Amino acid sequence: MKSYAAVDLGASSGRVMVGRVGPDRLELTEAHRFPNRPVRTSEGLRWDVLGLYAGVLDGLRAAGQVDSVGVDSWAVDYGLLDADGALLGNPVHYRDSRTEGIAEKVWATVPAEELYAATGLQYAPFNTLYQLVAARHSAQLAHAERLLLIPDLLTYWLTGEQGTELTNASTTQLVDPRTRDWSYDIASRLGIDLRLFAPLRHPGDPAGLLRAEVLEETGLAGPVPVTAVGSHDTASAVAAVPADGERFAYICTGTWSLAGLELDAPVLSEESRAANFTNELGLDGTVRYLRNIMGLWLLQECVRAWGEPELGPLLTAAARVPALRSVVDAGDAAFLAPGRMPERIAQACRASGQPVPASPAEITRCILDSLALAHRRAIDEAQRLAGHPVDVVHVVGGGTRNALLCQLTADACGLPVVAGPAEAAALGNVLVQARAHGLVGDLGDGRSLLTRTQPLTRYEPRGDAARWHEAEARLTGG
Ligand code: LFR
Repeated sequence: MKSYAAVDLGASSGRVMVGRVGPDRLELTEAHRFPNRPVRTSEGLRWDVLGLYAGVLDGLRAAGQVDSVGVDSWAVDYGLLDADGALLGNPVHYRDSRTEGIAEKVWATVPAEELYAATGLQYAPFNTLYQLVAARHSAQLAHAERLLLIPDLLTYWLTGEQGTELTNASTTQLVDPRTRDWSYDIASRLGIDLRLFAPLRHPGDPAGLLRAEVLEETGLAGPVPVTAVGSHDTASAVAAVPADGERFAYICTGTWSLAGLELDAPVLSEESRAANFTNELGLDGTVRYLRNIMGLWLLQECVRAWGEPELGPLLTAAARVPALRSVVDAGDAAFLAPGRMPERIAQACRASGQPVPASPAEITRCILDSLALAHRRAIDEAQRLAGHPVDVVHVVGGGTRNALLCQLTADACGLPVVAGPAEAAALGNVLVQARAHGLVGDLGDGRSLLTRTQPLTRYEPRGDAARWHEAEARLTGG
């Protein structure tokens, strides 16, 4: 058996998991979990990246001796380094408001249609491209010699080596999904200097050895290699979808719901752009064709506003609330920023002439119905736009623990849902490391190992398709 440490950083918590891999065996245990608390400073919303790095070191110490380490996190955000390699300021949080109104400026130089045709990336205000244009005149960017995406920044602190891992690079909107290389033309037209980025590296590439100080601090005996993984958490999670064959859709659930398909080639049509589907890069030449849906963020923010009640009783109460009374558009960027979420949801229901949910149980039910509906719309549209039909929906990530959400998703999609694994990103991270060290074969082999070793739950659709259709029409006016 070999042991791999998977550092997996999410928007609300980070964890270091240990994966033990052997012939027909894959076991995952949690070494350490720590909160990720964004901080609102006078400059705006920032990540406490030193706190995260300290959590990673604590986690590696708790993990004990491992054969390799891999790091994944959320996408798009970055740290800037000066000529000495020192970090310039705290990385800006993708929910910060600095990108408001920036897209229109970008589109005046490169029309949105052209940008999509070249990069295949959905419009999201936080794509790195818009963040860089927003920061254009900042002193920090003027002094920056290097830009490292969050997992690459942590890898740099662990090893002293710099690189830009491809799956996460694809979320910058500066990569061409056909060539899987930088989109030089788009960058130059927008005045973005691609020399800021370290050379591209691919999942499975070596990313250096833990530095002597890191070994000392964590008590590990060197040499311990760090391996590039699918450093975008969603790329790692999709790699750990326990699917068989190609006729499947997936939903990576957590703070976000990322719902879509795995394809061999990007879909760059105008219709796809209008439907706001993204073409992010996955392992082994695959494309993650998906839509970002607000996800459990809607519930997390409400729970925060309600003073953190226990989730179990809240979900039980929500299950008793009549279904589909009111739904909101869970794809709406209006829900992106933090704060006052119960009021914002109530307001969206009022504005669309639906009953206004009032109690926490009613609001929770509205959120879960709305997420299931958004899952249905994304999976229906993805199949149509990509010409890629599916027979099953795999739900992975933290949302698999929410049985009501999984059942509603099966009902809404009219397809069976296979739920699990919950720690998909960490498992995908481990599998890429194991594969780089010759323990598992290709993507399909990894997936079949997951099917054999991980507990999965199946939800059959309950036949009330007409009600979901009616609820969808309420949002689309169709
Ligand atoms: C999920 C995720 C999504 C990305 C969002 C912002 O954790 O990585 O894929 O769109 O966070 O980075």
